[in-house]
Amino acid sequence: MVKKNQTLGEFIIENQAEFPFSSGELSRLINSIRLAAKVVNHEVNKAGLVDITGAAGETNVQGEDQQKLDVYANEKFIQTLTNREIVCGIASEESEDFITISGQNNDHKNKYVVLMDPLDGSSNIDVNVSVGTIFSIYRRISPIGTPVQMEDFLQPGNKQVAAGYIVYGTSTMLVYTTGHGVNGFTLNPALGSWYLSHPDMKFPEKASIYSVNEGNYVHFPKGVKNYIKYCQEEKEDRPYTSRYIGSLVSDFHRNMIKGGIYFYPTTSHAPQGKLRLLYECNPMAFIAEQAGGKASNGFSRVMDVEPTELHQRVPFFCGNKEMVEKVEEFMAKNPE
Ligand code: P6P
Repeated sequence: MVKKNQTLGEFIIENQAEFPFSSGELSRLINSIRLAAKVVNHEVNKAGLVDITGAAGETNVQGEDQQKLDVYANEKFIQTLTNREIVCGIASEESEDFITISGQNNDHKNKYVVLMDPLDGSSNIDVNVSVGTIFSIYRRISPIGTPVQMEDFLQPGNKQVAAGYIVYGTSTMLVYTTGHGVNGFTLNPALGSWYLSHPDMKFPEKASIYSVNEGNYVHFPKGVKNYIKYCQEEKEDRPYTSRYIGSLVSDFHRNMIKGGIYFYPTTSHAPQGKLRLLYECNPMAFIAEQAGGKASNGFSRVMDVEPTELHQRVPFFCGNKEMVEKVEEFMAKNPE
C-alpha cells in the first residue's frame, strides 16, 4: 500500500518486509544514503555562493577534471556509509580502487557493497544545471568476516538488491527501487524530510523524447544514425522532440516522467561508450526495468553484461521499452 506524502522513514518501515534480507538492513542502507544526500544537497544548492565550485585542481580516474563538489560528495557518501555499519566496501567513480570498510570491530561482518557516481554531470555545476548522485547496491558474495574482494563489485546488474539516484534540481528528489517498483521522494529542505511525491513511477505509454548528444552524430555507428533519422521523420507519431541536458540523471528522470529514450552510443573517441557499467548504467537500468522500461547496450540487456573491470564503459540505450527495442532493430541491421 503506497500512501502519497508518506515520509521516506514511514515508507521504509512499511515496506522493509519486501527487502529479501534481514529487515533492519534496508532501512540502515537507505537512511545512510538519504542523510548524505541532504548534506550534499545543501552544498550543491549554495555552490554558487561560496568558493566550492570549479575544478579541485585534481583529475579523477577517468581523467576528468574533478570539481570540488565531486570531491565533497564522494567524501560525504563514503563517510556516511562507513559510519552506518552496513557496508563492507564502496566503489566510486572518484576513486581508482574500491574502498574496504572493516567495520567498527574490524571484523568485516557487513554484508553489502555500494557502487556510486557521487556527483554525475558535475561539469554542469558551474552553469547551474541539475546534477545527480547514482548508487547501486549488492549483497557481497565473498565470505562474511573476510575483507571485501573485487568479485563483490564485479557482479552483473541483474544481481542488484537496490539502486537509485538523487537529482539536485529545481527540487531535490531521491528515486529508488529494491525490485518492487520505483518510488520518488521529494525533499522538503525546510524540514529536512523526504516525502513520497511520485509513488510507483512508470514510463508513460506514449513516448516522444529522444536524448543524445547529436554533436557526435558523425562518429556514431550507422545503426544509431539511422535511428536518429527515424526519430526525425515526418510521420503520424514523429518527429520526436530532442532534449539533452548533458546530465544523465536529469535526462533519465525527465524521460521516465514524460516518456523517452536516453542513449550514449559508442563514438570514435569513446569506442566502448562513455558511461560506466557498474555505477551509472546498471543502477539506471534496474530503475528503468522496474518502471516498465528497458536498458540495452544496443544489442542485449545491459544488466546481463558480465563485468570485467570496475570502471568499464558500455554503450547505453535506456527508456521506454518500445523505443529501446526500435533502436535495437536498427543496430541489428547495422551492427558495425
Ligand atoms: P557529453 C556527465 O559527464 C555524463 O556522464 C552524463 O551525466 C551525461 O549524460 C554525459 O556524460 C554527457 O556527455 O559527451 O554529451 O557531454
